[in-house]
Amino acid sequence: MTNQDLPRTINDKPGLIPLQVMPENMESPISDVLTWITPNEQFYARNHLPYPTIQLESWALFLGGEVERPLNFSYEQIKKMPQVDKFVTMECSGNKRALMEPPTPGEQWQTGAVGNAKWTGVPLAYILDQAKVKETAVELVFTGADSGIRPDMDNAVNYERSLLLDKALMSECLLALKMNDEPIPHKHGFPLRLIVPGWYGMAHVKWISRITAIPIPFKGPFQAIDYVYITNEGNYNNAVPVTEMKVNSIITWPSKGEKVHLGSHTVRGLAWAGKTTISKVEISIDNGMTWNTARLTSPEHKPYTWTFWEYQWDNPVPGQYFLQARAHDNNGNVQPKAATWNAKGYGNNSIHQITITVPQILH
Ligand SMILES: Nc1nc2c(c(=O)[nH]1)N[C@H]1C(S)=C(S)[C@@H](COP(=O)(O)O)O[C@H]1N2
Ligand SMILES: [Mo]
Repeated sequence: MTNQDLPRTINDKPGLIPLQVMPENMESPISDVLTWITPNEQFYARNHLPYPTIQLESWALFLGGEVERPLNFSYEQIKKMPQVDKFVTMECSGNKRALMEPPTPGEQWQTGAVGNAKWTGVPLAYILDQAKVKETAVELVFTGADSGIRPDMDNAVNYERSLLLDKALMSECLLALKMNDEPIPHKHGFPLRLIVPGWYGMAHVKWISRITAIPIPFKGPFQAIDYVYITNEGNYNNAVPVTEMKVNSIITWPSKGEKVHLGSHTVRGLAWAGKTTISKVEISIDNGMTWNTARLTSPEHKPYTWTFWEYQWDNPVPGQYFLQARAHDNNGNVQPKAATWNAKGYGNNSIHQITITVPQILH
């Protein structure tokens, strides 16, 4: 029996785990998400600013800047454009920050700032073709409708991110209208959200209202202050932008600190690798001395999406165990023992380790 087959009713679908109320940040109850597609109600929510109010009657997507033909599209117009489906696992670059050593400031995400969804929408390239981006453009800036004050700035800002005008990247990107066959829920970016398959979550701008082609690199705060790998807080000289997701995995059962009875157990988890697929997941029950290959149990192994894995663990003797999971991807990458520490705590893809005990039978 795989974890997708476990009996499940609507009533035992646990809710999100709140980290911060305003702006709202909530983690997915990842150990209890038993389906390959994360239900919308269990998909993590990551916000930097208060939720925007969207009035569909007055809403439009504006395309401007270095383009031959500046354009406005209504929701109805966009809905009539050609659409495609993409299955994409999205992980916040701050996922597993709470496990970073030494600790770093920011939302203390455990392992649940990740989810897998089916996104349906218009290829970004299709819309760009209509506006005809000029040769002078180097980047596209995507503006979200959410605005507010950042602690480090005086004036209100919108959430904005840019992408290089790279043909290959543009061909993958989607302006999504639907999430798991429903109009995108408000909290996840209704009416329109950018999907950048294989990139960490910050690139997937929600509530898009404007796309601007610009002739110089974009330096907005969510681009140049946040979402850069730096080794010393305040020193941006060698800042490296956070972009593609790294190979990563988590153990979803047992959970840390759990007491596990004698007998046979199925250790379970998830693994993902951005634009490529997982080739192998290995489990160690002896603190990394020996490794055993887990079974990849998801029905499909598509690029950009995660896979479930499980490992049969028979008859452990009583004691304390350090369980570890280590994923390999099809580009030859493997999770490191400890990810490169960085001051803002991004991209923690260290091998996931939990400590559990198998107690003596009590008499
Ligand atoms: N407009 C807007 N888009 C945004 C954000 C935001 O705060 N505002 N947060 C980003 C980050 S950091 C992540 S991880 C994902 C989270 O998407 P979700 O809330 O749908 O899970 O959205 C990204 N897009
Ligand atoms: Mo994020």
